Amino acid sequence: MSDQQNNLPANPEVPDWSRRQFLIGAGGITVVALGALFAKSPIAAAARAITGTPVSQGLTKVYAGDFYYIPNHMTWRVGDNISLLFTNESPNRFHEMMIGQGFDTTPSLTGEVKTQFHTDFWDGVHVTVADASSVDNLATNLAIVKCDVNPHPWLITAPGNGNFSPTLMPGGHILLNFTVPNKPGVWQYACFVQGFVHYRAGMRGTINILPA
Ligand SMILES: [Cu+2]
Repeated sequence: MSDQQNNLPANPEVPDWSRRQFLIGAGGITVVALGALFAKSPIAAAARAITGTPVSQGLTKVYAGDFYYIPNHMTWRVGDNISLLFTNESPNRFHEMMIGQGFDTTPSLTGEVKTQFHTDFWDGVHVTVADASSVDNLATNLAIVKCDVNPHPWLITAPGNGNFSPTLMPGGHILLNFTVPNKPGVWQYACFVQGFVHYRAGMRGTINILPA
C-alpha cells in the first residue's frame, strides 16, 4: 500500500480531507469577501467600538458616507497632534462633522429634534485649515482658526452659526491640524444636515479622549 492509500478515510462516503478542505476553502473565501465588505461597513466600525481602537496620532482619517462615518469610534489623547482629514465620499449628499457633548433641541411636529451639540468640543481650540476642497462651509464658532487655504469664501467666522463644523460637498475634503485640548472624556461626533435625518440614520460616532 502506498502512503496515499493509508491515508484514505475509513468511510469513503464522507471523506474527511475534502470536508476539511471545503471548510478551510470556503472559510478563506468568506473571510476575504467579508473583509472587502466589512472594511467599509458600519458593522466594522461597531466592532471596533467594542474591541477598542489604537490612539490616533498624526494623520487621522474620517470618511462620511450615506449615512455613516468610518470609523465611528476613535481614541485620542490630550496633547497629541492630530491632522484630521475629513472626506465626504457620498456621490450626491452634503455631510458635516460636529464634535460635542449633550444636545440642543428644537420642537417639531414629531417631537424634539436634535439640532447640534450643546457643548462644542472646538471652543477655544487652535485649528489650522491646511487643505480643503469642495467645502460648502466651515463654521468656526468659538474655535481659533487659521486658514492656510486661499481663497476661502466658505469660512464662516462669526459666532452664532452653530457648532464648529466643516460641511463638505460630495467628494470634498478638509484637513484640520490641531493639538488635542485638555478635554478628556467621551465626546460624540455627528452630522445634523437635513434636520437631524442624517444623525438619526446613523451619522454619529464617539471619541474617547484619554488624559495626557
Ligand atoms: Cu450627513
